[in-house]
Amino acid sequence: MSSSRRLFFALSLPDALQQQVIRWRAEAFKPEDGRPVAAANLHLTLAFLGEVSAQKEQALKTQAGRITQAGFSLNLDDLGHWPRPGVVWLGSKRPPRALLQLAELLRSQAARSGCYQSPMPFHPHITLLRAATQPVAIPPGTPGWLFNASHFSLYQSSFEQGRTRYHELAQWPLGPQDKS
Ligand code: 3AM
Repeated sequence: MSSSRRLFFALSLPDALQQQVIRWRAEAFKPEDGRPVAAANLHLTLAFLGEVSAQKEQALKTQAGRITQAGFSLNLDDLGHWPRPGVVWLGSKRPPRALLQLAELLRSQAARSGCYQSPMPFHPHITLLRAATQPVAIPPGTPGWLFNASHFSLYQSSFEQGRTRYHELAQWPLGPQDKS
């Protein structure tokens, strides 16, 4: 049987942080600014894999399981708007090196497995609004949340009953944070 699934590696936001972000978002943006991403779907994509066969999925999981990488804290202190893809995002002015290394590793493993990787530089972000193609008044700052990443996950993206849903398929722990 050959089946393929649309997959990506990501960091998921803890439930409490998801709730804080959506409460703040409701105050910070207008309904016409864009379509809010559901709380449960808030994530930071590390590597987009596209449609992946079951065999390739297994190989990618095995490689992901070999990653030994320290956890890190991410200061969510940046906001921006990309009008062309219509994305309003939450990010970090100084992403930690461990985050960039993790994404780079997953992306190079994905590329070696034949998953096309965009040549665009990696800009870690959490999509807050989609379909934001008109000018948006970006608030001057964020509440400055600190997000402790202690694991990363493999997600399946599917479109069910008119909605995008993400299902976590597997997760792997990150090591103790490097405080140096
Ligand atoms: O994390 P964000 O919301 O920026 O836009 C999709 C989403 O990104 C992105 O993968 C994430 C999980 O769906 N995505 C979808 N198709 C893509 C593609 N062809 C893609 N990223 C790169 N290339």
